[in-house]
Amino acid sequence: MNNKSTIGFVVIVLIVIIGGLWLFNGNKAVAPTDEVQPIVGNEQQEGTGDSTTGETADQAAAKTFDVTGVPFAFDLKEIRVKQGDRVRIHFTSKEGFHDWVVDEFDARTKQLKVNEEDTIEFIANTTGTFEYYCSVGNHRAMGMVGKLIVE
Ligand SMILES: [Cu+2]
Repeated sequence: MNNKSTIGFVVIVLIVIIGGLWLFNGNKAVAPTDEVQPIVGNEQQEGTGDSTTGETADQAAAKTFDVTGVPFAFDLKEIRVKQGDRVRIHFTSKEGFHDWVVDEFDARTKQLKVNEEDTIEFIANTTGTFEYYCSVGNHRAMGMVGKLIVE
C-alpha cells in the first residue's frame, strides 16, 4: 500500500511538474508574440507621432503676438512678420471695450470687454505696412492704432 501510494504521489508530482513545464513553455511561446505586438504598436505610435509633429510644426510656424488694449492704445505698437507668415493675434482687453482689426487681411477679433480675449489667425500674404486699429467708437482717431509690417 505504501509503495503504491508513493508511486501514485510521484506520478501526480510528475504530472504537476510536466504540466507546469508545458504551461511554462506555452507562456514562453506566447511571450515572443507579446514582444512583437508592442513593436507593431510602437511603429503605429511613431506614425501617429510624425503626423502630430507635423501639426505641431504648423502651429509653431504661426507667429503669435499677445496684444492688449486700453483706452486708447495697444501695448504693441508694431508687429513685424515675413510675407507668407501665418500670424496669430491673441488680443486681450485690459480696460474698456476694444477690438483689433486689419482691413487689408480681413483680420478682426471680436469686440472685447475688460479681461475678455480672442485669438485670430491670418496669412500675411502681401508685403507692405498696414495699420491695425480698434474699430470701436472713435478709438482709432484717438490713436488706438499700430503698424503691421510685412516684409
Ligand atoms: Cu478701443
